[in-house]
This record gives sequence, structure tokens and C-alpha cells, in this order.
Amino acid sequence: MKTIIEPFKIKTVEPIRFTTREERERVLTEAGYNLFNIHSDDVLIDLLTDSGTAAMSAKQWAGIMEGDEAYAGSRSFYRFERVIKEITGFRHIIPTHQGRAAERILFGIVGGEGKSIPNNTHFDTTRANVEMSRAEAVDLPVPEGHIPSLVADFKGNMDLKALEALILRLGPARIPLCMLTVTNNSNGGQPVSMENIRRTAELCHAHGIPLFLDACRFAENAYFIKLREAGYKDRPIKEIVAEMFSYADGCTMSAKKDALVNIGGFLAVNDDALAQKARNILVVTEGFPTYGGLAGHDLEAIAQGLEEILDEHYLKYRIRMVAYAGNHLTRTGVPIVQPPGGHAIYIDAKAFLPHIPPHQYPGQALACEIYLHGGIRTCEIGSVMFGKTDPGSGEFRAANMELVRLAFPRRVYTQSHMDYVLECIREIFEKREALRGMKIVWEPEVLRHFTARFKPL
Ligand code: P70
Repeated sequence: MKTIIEPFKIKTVEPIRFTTREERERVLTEAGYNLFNIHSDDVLIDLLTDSGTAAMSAKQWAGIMEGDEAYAGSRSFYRFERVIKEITGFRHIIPTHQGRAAERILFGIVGGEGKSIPNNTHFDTTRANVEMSRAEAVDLPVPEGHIPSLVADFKGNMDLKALEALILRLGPARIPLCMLTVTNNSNGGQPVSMENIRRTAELCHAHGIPLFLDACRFAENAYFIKLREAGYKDRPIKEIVAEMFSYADGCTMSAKKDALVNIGGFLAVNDDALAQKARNILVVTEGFPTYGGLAGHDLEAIAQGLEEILDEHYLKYRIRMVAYAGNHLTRTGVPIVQPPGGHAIYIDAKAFLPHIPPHQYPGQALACEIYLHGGIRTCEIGSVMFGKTDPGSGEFRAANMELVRLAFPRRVYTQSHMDYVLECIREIFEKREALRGMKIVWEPEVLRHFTARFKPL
């Protein structure tokens, strides 16, 4: 059989609310044209993020009931710890309330003035946590990663020459660790090859620098390795995952992605002294080391989700569903980051709206129109999220790319939801010349995309 079907049946459903264009116009104006400010009841299909939005399985919900809420030594913690140790092989597993809490603890320890943290591409919270420690966050993606239309297998890779040059220029003492984000979320959800993980590790280790994975989407990355990298076609996904982690010295993880839960995360490390320091911070700001900011039932659901994500039928469906959307848009001429990523389609708003310059935020303009036209919520990943306007001079610095991300929650929407989304984008594409840019009328000091307010030009 060629047809790929959802590898689950549906036991519980949630209604979605239909609105009119007039209603959405009012909602968007009140929200200051920022889609983060919209009530989810006013959204028909929510593709804002794949983070924390998964549908849990019957077994995960059963785990919620099973969860042991003991303050110390919870049975659920020991299951969580055992499953993560089996998957990653790391020695110390430290639960946190989500990915950014693991980042804050890690960079609070190793970061600081004068330090540099290289990454294939830091995601926004990772960059913010590195910078909050007053270290410098350095993005070193391979050059092809910046060319949206280019089709290549592993556009998420680290630029090894650039990494070596950075190490030689700064010296290893100023680089407390190096990170690899799998898959590379800011760069189109593109995967990192096993060869690139191995060679990044070899380069780092030759200079005594530990390598950490930002592992949120490790299973999706592993499936791309299976599909695309020589020698992995017949290897079970569990082995591929184990090999990926074997090159690293630790990881941060937002369980809200590939652990199929609505909240949770962890920091995992091999270094005993680092683990001790992390637990010291954990107990002050997150919680006791056997729950770390989570309930026992969350730990149980994460452990179960991590076992489910390694199902190859699920991963095949997941990657094919995103590819289905990407291929359809490509056929209709809509410019997207090629090839389709693991968790999302990224529309190239610069190419979609060539008449709107980056300082008028083409990605934001397109995301707003997608909401107005179809009630679909997406997310700008461009100069709103990563660009900067100097508060003194007013000088504008654009992001590398102007993207609109359609991130697909796991196990939530069916193929007919997807067809509706594709029709909506197609119709906007046909009248794209009519779209206008935006200006920012208010912005906060950090992570401006979450709360900035806009006006159409
Ligand atoms: C997303 C969310 C979170 C994330 C990540 C990587 C590679 C760490 C984290 C932090 C964030 C987001 C963005 C836009 C809209 C809503 C949410 N990514 N590393 O959707 O993890 O959120 O658990 O603290 O992608 O990509 P956490």
C-alpha cells in the first residue's frame, strides 16, 4: 500500500471555532497585529508552534493517573530517568519545567562575560539564555542553509571550517561548550547528518570542548538520517538515536516537542561536577532533583511519549505529512524553504512578497493575512524575531531570512485540515501583490516577537 495514513485512531475530540473575516479583522486589530496576542478560541487551525501542542496517547493519559506525586524519590522520576538514560546514554538526568529552564541552568553555569557558545543555529530562547549570561551566541550554519530554494539533504549542518576558525581565534578556554540543534529549527527545521554530528564532536573534543545537543526534535532528525544518509537505511531508529547521542557530552531538551507532552524538559550531562552544580541551581529555582519543576504525572507522560516517538510508523507518517504540504505548495509556485523540514513548512516571505522590504516585515504581513483569510495562526521567523532596531539610532538590522513557519502539532490535525491550510495559502499567493508591509509601534527589550505591537502600512 502506498497511502500513508495517520497511525492512530481518535478517541477524544475538541471542537474548533469558525469565525468570519470581519470578526478576525477586529481580533487582529485588538491584538496589535501580533498573533501571540490572539485568544486561541479565535483560531481555527493553530500552527503557531509544534511545542506543547501534541495530542497525548491513551497510554500517556493513563500515565497521568499513574504518576507518583511523592516530593522525593517519585517512582515516576525513576521511570523518566531510566527511559532517558536508555535513549541518550547520559549519566545524569535533571528534569526541568521546559527546555529554556535547562538552558538557563546550563548557561548560568558555563556562560558569562567573554565566553562564546557556537551552535549550528541558536533558537530564540537558547540565544536569549546565552546572552542573559553575558556570553556571546554564535551561529555557524553551513552556507547552503541560508539559501531557501536550494534542495540539499542536511542543510541543518554545522559549518565545520567556521567552527574551527572560531576555536583557533578565541581559544578553547573561551568556548565552554558547543551546541548542535537537531533539527535546526531557525534554519527551516532542516536535519543535521550523523557525519556532521560526529565530525563536530571530533573537532570539539580535539580542543577539549564538550558538545551538547539541543535535542528537542532528535527523533525527527534521526528519521531524516535513516532516509537520507548512506548506511542508515536498514538501521532501527533506536540505534540511530543512540549513535547521535553517543557523540555528545550532554543535551538540553524541550519535552514539548519529540516527547509528545504539553509541558516538560530536561538537562542531561555526563560530567559529575557539572551535574552537581546544575542540581544546586535546580533545587533553588525549579524544584527537588526528582521532579525539577514538574509534577510526577508529567514525568510519567514524558517517559511514555519518549517511547512512542521512536515508533517508525509514526515518524514515517510525520515526515511524509510535512513533505505532502511542502510538495503541494512547491507545485503551486509558493516559495518555501527546501526541502520540507521535520516539524514545519517555512514559507519564504521575501520571495513570496518581493515588493515588501525586510524592514517592513514581509513575514509578519503574510502571517497576518493567513490569519485573516483562513483563521490559521502561523509564526513569523524573520526580522521580527531575529532582526534588531537600534533604540538610539533607529538603525535596522535584518535577519538572514524572512520566513513564516507553519508548525504542525503532533497527532492533532488530519490531512483534510492540511488541505484547508494549503488552499488558504494558495489563494493568498494568487493575490499577493495586494499585501502591504507592517511597522512596529511598540516593542519590549528582549524576545520582541512575543509581545511587540504592529500597524499595517
Ligand atoms: C518553537 C518553540 C522551542 C525551542 C526550540 C529549540 C530548538 C529550545 C527551545 C525552547 C518556541 C516557540 C516559538 C514560536 C512560537 C511558540 C513557541 N521552540 N530549542 O515553537 O524550549 O519552549 O520548552 O522552553 O525549538 O519552536 P521550551
